[in-house]
Amino acid sequence: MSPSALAPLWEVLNNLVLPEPSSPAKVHRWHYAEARDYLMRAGDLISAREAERRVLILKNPGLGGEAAITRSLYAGLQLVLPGEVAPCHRHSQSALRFVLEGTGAFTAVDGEKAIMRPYDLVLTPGGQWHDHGNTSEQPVIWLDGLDIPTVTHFDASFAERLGEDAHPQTRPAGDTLARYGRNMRPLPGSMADTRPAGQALFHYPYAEWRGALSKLAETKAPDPHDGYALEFFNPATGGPIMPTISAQAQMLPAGLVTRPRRASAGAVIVVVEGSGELRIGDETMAVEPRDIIAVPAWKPLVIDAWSDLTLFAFSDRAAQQALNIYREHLA
Ligand code: 1HN
Repeated sequence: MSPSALAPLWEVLNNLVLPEPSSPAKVHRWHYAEARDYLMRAGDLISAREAERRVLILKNPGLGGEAAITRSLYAGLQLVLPGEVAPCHRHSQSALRFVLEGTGAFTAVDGEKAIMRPYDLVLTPGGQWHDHGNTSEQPVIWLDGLDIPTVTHFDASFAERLGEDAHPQTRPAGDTLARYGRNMRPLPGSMADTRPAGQALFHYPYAEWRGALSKLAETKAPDPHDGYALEFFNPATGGPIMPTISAQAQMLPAGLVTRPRRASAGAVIVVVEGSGELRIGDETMAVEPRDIIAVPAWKPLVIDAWSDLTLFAFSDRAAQQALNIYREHLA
């Protein structure tokens, strides 16, 4: 029957409908220093404009040739050298940027700049024009996280270039933070005319999220699974930062060994401060700042904090919750 494009379900049913998640993706850690060396060499060879985006893809070793860090998410390390621009474009894919090194580059979203500092989170949601530039004297490196494999899965990708390096400025830098970043939501007449109403904040500065975590740690004992954890959210909706990607910041106080937790969401962890050990399934790894770790779906995760350990993480939980397929299990 195969020439007729038919196949018996009973031979494959058990592989199609698994009793629990089993990802081909592997647990993997990228050392920042090693990746940075290659990225700086790329900086000698190709300009940001020529490359459109000068990025090294973090390819999960379990996912063959795919540009994916987990099954549904893409990650890459992007370098913008002093004076460079990454020209303006837009696409269906949603992206986040998590700054790892350098102060004073910007990302502009629909013509509004966010000035980027280390460990800031900046969003460029699907469909919004975005360009980057580095007006500082130092190289700037950030981690890109995108829902590329998710959009590819639906064959739903659209992309276009503006044809200019930078989008004309539409609002002063910080405009959106002033409107949405103070735990208030503008009433209709005070919304920016040029931003989609449902996609509000796109800059979550390190100073603010880290300060909130410190305050939280003064007030109560750490949660046995999560330590202290805060989710970045969209203040216009109360929901995740973007429809396909969730993100959170976490602080595990020195000495905490978390209880195991697993989730159907595949995740990417970035170490921000401190040191410790991650146990993910059968793998154990000592981690240090700016390490990047792929955590495939349903692998139990235990975090052993040797010193106060600050982590940033993003995952496809938002997409799974929207589709009603998300599950987690706390042991
Ligand atoms: C993209 O737009 C950026 O805007 C970075 O910085 C990486 C990878 C694939 C597709 C679009 C950016 C990307 C990307």
